[in-house]
Amino acid sequence: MASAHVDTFARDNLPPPALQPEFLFTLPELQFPAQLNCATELLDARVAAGEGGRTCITAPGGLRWTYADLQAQANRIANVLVNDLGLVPGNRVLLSAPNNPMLAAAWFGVIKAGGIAVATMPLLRAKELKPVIDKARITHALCDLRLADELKAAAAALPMLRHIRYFNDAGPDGLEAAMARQPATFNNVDTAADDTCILAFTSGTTGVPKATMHFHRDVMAACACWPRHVLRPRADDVFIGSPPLAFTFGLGGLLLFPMAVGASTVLLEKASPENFLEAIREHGATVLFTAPTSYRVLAAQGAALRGTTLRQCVSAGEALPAATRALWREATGIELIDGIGATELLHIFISADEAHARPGATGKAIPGYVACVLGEDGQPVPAGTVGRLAVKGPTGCRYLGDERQKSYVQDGWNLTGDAYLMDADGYFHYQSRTDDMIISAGYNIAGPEVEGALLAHPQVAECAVIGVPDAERGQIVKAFVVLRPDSPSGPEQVKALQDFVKQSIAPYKYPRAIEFVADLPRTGTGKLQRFRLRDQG
Ligand code: 3UK
Repeated sequence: MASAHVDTFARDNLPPPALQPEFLFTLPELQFPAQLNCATELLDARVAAGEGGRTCITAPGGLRWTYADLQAQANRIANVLVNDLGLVPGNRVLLSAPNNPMLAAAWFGVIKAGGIAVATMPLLRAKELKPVIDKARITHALCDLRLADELKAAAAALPMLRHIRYFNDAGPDGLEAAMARQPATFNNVDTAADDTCILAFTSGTTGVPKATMHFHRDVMAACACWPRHVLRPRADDVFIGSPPLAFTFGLGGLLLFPMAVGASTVLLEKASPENFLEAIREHGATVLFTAPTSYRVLAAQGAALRGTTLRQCVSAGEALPAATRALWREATGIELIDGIGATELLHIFISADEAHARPGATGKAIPGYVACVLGEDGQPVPAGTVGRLAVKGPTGCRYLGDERQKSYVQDGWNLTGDAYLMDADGYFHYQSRTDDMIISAGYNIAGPEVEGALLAHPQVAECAVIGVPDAERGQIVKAFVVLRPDSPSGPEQVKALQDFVKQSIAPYKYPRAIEFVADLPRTGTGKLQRFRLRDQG
């Protein structure tokens, strides 16, 4: 393979081969040529096949881009990067914007030019952007004008980031003005299949952020596995959802996967359960991607959703409680597709389609991946035993210059940090994050199981369960509960919820302490931050 990278920073900072996971390319669709540019495959090939007139991206306010439109925009951006801003292949380009068409065009522009796209969550402040820019040695940035202040503040202290252009900017210095001076054609850089094309930062909650490295081939592998074998979308599907494109759940679900089949995607800057219904109606959306908690909120509009075009719904990012699956099915008639993915593995690796869904289980290892549960000794444990989830497939963890590679990858396996059990049929059942397991009076208790029991109570909107220190038992189970409006919150309610839990799961797991709260702490990707609850006791 001939790397196209002139700037070799990414290759120089790959984990040493001995610390990389084993990669499996077992399926025929995972045989990739030595030279591969994923933008050519996902975008230019569609136009070359005569399908440039198909709708690719829509957005509120009537904007509609065909594949040919997106290609022209991305080509102009690639030309600006190379001709105006001196980008050479291998440079890292920061992308910062809410989900909108120009962000998608910028992503493809960077990839076409052989650059490495580093998309950041739109809510990041200067203080959080700095370590990202520093760690990825960012040289260029394309940023939504509305997020300019934070980027300027971050860049002031980091001289390496020299070239910034702002988009969704009508002014003479904006990216759009520069694009208008460039041709709408561009010869994509002939990258190697194993040239890095994205750096995805983990939504990690502590320490210096970790940057995961993904190759052109990894992007194509993600498109070839879960979408093709589990979701099975059609060319006339219209994708919609909430995860930011900076989160690989959103990048795949709301950009790469629709494009891999010639479908279209709706990019919403403000995506919340409150405005999904209207957007689904306006755009005729058929496939929805969001997190379990959104499905709980959105279920209230189930009757209205039944009358829409919506036909497939994907849940990921956090464990899907059986109560939420049931609530959604009763409200909308649609069986959720659950899937566990990780930034380190790019996208989903265990999942089940509607016909194979089992309440309380995430699913089975998807075609292309193998998964098992390992015990303390690093050996697989028998079915039904809880241990550490281990995965291998065509994608896997490569932390950019990071000691923590050793803890995520062991003996060729990717260890996701999740405690799981596999049943006799090969279904994987989520228990908890490995370090969230509660140990009370010698019992191992998985917080999410207790959460699942509480969520089945009609007055519980949301909840989080943690272990808090206890002199007698080591830890006791404590629940933080957000009640539905107008529910009582006195000692009788505490007792009622405790009794309710004892009826559905082993009584020793019941929450000995319950605190009613107005909301729960969450990350930008919507994950519960149990550590913050632990800090406050
Ligand atoms: C947890 C789940 C149970 C689990 C992601 C789909 O969430 C994604 O990536 P992150 O790096 O977090 C990974 C961790 O999140 N998790 C995600 N999905 C599930 N736990 N059931 C699930 N269905 O702890 C995992 O290790 O933020 C999800 C696609 C791409 C992604 N990056």
